[in-house]
Amino acid sequence: MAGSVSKRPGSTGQKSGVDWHAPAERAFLVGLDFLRRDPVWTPAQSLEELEFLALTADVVVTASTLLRVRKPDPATLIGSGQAAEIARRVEEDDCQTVIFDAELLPRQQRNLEKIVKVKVVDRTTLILDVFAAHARTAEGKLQVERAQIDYVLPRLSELWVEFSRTAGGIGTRGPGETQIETDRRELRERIADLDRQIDRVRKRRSQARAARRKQGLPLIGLVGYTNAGKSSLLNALTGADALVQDQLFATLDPLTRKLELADGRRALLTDTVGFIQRLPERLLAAFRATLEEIQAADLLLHVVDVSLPTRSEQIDSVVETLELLEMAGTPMITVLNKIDLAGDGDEFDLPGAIHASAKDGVGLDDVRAAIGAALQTGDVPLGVAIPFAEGRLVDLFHREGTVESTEFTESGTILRGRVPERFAGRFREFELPD
Ligand SMILES: Nc1nc2c(ncn2[C@@H]2O[C@H](COP(=O)(O)OP(=O)(O)OP(=O)(O)O)[C@@H](O)[C@H]2O)c(=O)[nH]1
Ligand SMILES: [Mg+2]
Repeated sequence: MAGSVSKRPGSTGQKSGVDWHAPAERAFLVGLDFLRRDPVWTPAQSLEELEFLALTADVVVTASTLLRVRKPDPATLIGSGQAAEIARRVEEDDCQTVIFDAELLPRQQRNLEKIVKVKVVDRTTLILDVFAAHARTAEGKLQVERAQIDYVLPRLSELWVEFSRTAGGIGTRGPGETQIETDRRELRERIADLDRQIDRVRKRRSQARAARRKQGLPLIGLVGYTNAGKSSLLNALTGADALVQDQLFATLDPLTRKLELADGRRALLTDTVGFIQRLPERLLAAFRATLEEIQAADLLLHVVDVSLPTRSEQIDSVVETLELLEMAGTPMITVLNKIDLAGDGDEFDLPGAIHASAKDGVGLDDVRAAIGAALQTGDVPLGVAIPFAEGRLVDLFHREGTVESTEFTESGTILRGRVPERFAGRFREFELPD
């Protein structure tokens, strides 16, 4: 992808024709302080996270700077004076890339490249690069490619507008313009093709979800900031062997495992892609097929890395993302993970939250108990005799409730179990006497 950070050989898994001794890419990082009052993340915290993203992308960070931007410059964002200073640092440190902790307009990116004389990459591109390097399954790769094209296409359009302006009117159609038009057409065709494939994935996933629903097991979604320990918790609770790494976005594809609760009940626990502050909305959209796995969840487990100074900021960013995904209404249990790392005098608490360490297996029983209790609240016991003509109600019981016994009689189906209270009214006329 144009303008992206190239990985160190091996990190993408592509082995053909790779120079294994090629030095890692050296980058200079630029943090930005737009002088906003009370930003959720301070510019310095955000810059530190950018550095972690760069590390995850196998980039060597030579140095970084935090610039104050009183009024964003439409041409260069930071102004040509500050850009010239970066050019000097880039030359001094022998960098091949400058990474900005912001999303740059295409024009700004090109103007900056002219001044600093090396490649300029923005935050979204860096995140996309990490995603691309970590996508392992066909589905993950589809979604990442879709997001990459989504990012590139408007940039090409902008190039085209600029080109037609400088090239003048009729009769000046140059090969450049034709090429851009061809590129755009091909990208649009590719998008249509990707969307068709992603749609197939979504249908398959939704059928699998419907089949799981029929088992009557509640669905629990793991959510949280990237690197908080979601996959570790899935492994600790279910004995799964999901990939765990001290990296951002190690998980891209959803993984569902059965979870045994203390009272013998079972549930399904799903691990998915993590969140990050200022995650571009179209990136979220590209991961719709994946996120749909947890959008229908009955309960969310919000995993927080409590050892970080930015834990509160991370919690806020996760809640914001859940709102974007229209999941803010789903009941949620917060797990303050990695308590083994939290130092003395570093207490952090939230009402109702559970302290745990997925690594040491601490607090897992508390998590199981809290899940059991949360799944029970709102469920009422119910016994019904449903006539065959009302088959939809049998489906509803299976879909929304927990079926404990089924009996087929001549006049209909007798179901016993529990359903969420909001559905109980629908069964009233067929309710069995206690
Ligand atoms: N000390 C400590 N480390 C933990 C704990 N839980 C997870 N980790 C470490 O934190 C890092 C991230 O863990 P993951 O389980 O991959 O986190 P994740 O939330 O799935 O991350 P992404 O999939 O990348 O978004 C790994 O290095 C884990 O070993 C814990 O309770 N204590
Ligand atoms: Mg993970």
